[in-house]
Amino acid sequence: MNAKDLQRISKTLSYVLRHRPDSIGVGLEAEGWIEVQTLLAAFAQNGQSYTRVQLEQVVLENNKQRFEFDRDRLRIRARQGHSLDIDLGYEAAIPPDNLLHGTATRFLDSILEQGLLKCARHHVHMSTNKDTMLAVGMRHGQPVILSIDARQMHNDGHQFFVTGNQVWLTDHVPPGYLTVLP
Ligand code: HQG
Repeated sequence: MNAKDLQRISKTLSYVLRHRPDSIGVGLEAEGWIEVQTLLAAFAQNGQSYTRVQLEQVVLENNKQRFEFDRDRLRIRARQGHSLDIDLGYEAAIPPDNLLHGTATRFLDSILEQGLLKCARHHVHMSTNKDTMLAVGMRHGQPVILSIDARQMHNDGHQFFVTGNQVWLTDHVPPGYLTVLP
């Protein structure tokens, strides 16, 4: 499969597994899982036939490692980014001292007033990877990086979660923990 096909299937998977499983007539189980067989059958019924091997390749090669199989590889889910009301079952984790969030300059005034809000997603997304965060910010406009005093937040009782692909999640980052990086 070439890169374009991979990306196309990955986008369809994101849409179904994070936002609209009903669009192909399926539902998600607890913690966002779905049987691979059920998923492939539903895609086929909706005119998108993928093989198990193609799905494996998408999961393996996805640029942000957005998807994962369960241990016996019978079920698949998106690791984060859902708008569906689903508890992914992540355990609270101790964050690194600092985390980064990439955004666009046009949001800065609002962010420095309200803090980081999760908007349409379940959580605010953060990472320790500056390049990734720059790319994320660029999706919204002129990028800018905010540093989050995660250690202080953790000490103050805010909960953090980490996904299998090292995306850090929290509910809300109040403005007092934010610094705009130069
Ligand atoms: C901003 C993608 C105004 C926030 C990416 C962001 C990431 C505020 C935008 C993942 C605000 C929401 C998440 C406030 C936050 N006032 N704007 N108070 N608080 N914002 O897409 O973090 O490709 O929901 O800074 O790569 O950009 O989907 O979040 O700019 O990893 O796998 O509101 O989604 O991953 O945008 O992206 P998003 P995000 P995937």
